[in-house]
Amino acid sequence: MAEDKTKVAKVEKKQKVVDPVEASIDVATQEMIARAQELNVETVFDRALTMKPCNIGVQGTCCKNCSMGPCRLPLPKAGIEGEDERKGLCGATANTIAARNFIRMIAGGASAHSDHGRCVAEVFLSAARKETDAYKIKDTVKLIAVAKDLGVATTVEVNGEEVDRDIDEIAVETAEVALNEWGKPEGELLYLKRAPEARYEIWKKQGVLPRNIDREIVEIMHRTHMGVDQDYKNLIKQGTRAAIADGWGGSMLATDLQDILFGAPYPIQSEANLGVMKEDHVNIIIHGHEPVLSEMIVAVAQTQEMIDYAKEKGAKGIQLSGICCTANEMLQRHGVPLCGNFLQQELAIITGACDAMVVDIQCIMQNIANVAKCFHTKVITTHPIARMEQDNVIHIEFDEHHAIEDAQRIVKIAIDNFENRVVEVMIPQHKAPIVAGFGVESIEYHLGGSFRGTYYTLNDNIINGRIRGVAGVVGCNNARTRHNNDHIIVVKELIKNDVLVLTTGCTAIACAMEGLLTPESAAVYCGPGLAEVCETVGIPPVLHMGSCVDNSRILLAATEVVKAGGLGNDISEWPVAGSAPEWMSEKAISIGHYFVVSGVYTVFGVTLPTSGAPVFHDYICKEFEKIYGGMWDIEPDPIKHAHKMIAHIDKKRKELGIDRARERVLMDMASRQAIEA
Ligand code: BF8
Repeated sequence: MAEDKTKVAKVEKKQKVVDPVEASIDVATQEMIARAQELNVETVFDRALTMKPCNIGVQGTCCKNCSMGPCRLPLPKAGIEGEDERKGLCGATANTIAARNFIRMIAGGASAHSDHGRCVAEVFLSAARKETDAYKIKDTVKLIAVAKDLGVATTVEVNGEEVDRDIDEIAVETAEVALNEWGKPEGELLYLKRAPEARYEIWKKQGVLPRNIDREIVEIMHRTHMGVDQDYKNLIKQGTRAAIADGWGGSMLATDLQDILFGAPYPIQSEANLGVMKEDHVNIIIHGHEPVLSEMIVAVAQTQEMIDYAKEKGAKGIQLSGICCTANEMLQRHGVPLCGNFLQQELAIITGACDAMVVDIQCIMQNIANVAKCFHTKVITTHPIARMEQDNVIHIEFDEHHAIEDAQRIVKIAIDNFENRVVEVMIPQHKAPIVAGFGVESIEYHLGGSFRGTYYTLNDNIINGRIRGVAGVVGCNNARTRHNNDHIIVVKELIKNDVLVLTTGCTAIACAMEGLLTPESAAVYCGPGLAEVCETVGIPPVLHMGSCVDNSRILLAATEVVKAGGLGNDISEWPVAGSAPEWMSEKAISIGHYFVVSGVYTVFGVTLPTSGAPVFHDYICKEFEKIYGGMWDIEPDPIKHAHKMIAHIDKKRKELGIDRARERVLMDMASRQAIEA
């Protein structure tokens, strides 16, 4: 490595560095952390060792919403006896402060998902109006379904007869109605009626039906301004409105409109982990969340013109791969391999083989630009709202009106950079085969069967106990925990106990790398009931449902179960639980909250930023169950974490009176033989 290229991110020799095996369970990641240390390149894993988190911030009781503070209200070491007398300068209590901070996190998360959705809606409108050649409506079946849910007419009357309406007209009106959801002046979000009726009625009774997406987020910022809302129950009510506006609004629209534009996913094979990179190819890594540009990059990188150009420059071809949720988007629709999850972004550059890392929005560590300075990698930002200050970063602003040209420029930069590699390439030789691309529609196909066209068969397997319940395990990596460790322990414990797992985001990538996304893994890791179902229908026990905005798919799958019958009238009634074992982002808090208020018992790992305010903490972790049927919980130990979820699933089985069916399935050999026959 040339000396002058390694100045910026070098770790001082005397500085403590992390033990790679303690930092991650993944061998490829361990090898690359060791490689980083060999090259003296600092990573997030080292920084997590040297920088400790603020104890008061962790508790959620630091208020910095005005300049009289920050006011810090940590829990006394001996706990609180008698009245809690902690107050900020204005008198704000620990509960008020923690609730304000918590709902500001919801605002951050909901705005990230929803602004992503808005951007997709704008591209969708351009495509519907035929203002761009790059984007076309790909999935007209989904367009019709979404149009109906948004109240757009799909048929017209001609000469007294009902006939199909022109598809282009439907597309334009659907785009306009969808965009209106962000800022309409009156009414409520249209997708709320997609929830089970009983759920909608709970939201109505509680007065938390979101009016429009933007308003609920703005109102959080107003209410949490100094001297406004000072009642933790009223504050979290607004957090609830914004979280619902995310899950059943911005995120759901993002998923739907992406499916219409780029195609709804169906099961597809691919591979996962850093080993998908190829030394003799131009490696382009796409990182972030919005698939609008990366769809174009996938298309352009496959053209003969670009492949020939890469060969002219001495490469054997172009290898695309992805990090974070852009990766999940590209995987579920095109089979583009997963390079890694959140904590692996610096490591992909440290291979020395990443010719360009193209980033859009969210979860992009600023340090990738510092790491890139040690190598030849071009970091290319593409979004006007997400630029980087380092001078080695190239900005190519994406615009749907010249998307193909933008993508061509980016791919060419990567190809031209192939010959500039300065450091010996070291790509860890670890990758796993996967099957991804599950959605509401494909689960219906696999588990519901085309005969009934509903989730009935899934319900039947839950009722007869072969499937004990369903868990949504989602979320991030967090450098404060061992990379992927908790994801994998939680998921393996669940499937061992016959709980079918639906996953998205970085958990999905962790499961992919661990080999849990193959139908064959069922025989190895699952309890007998789940293994039997997976083997019969040929699905993995862990279903990759997409990116983090695609958690909306899990909400809709949970609703389909209710509709199919036999498992209660609401999401809160059937045996389902949620989990984010290694969460770190504000988006995770928004997702967790919309799961909870949709009726799902949801356990987070790591920590919850409410521990310094026990009254508020108990309100959302205990009292909430009486209001919403779902509640928060926190459990950092992954085995206990999984068993809390299983206990909840069993509680719901008992309430439904189907607990005995499961006992029969697991304990009575005769009934097992009858099932097999
Ligand atoms: O939105 S899981 S680290 S990549 S925030 Fe980010 Fe968390 Fe990964 Fe996708 Ni979701």
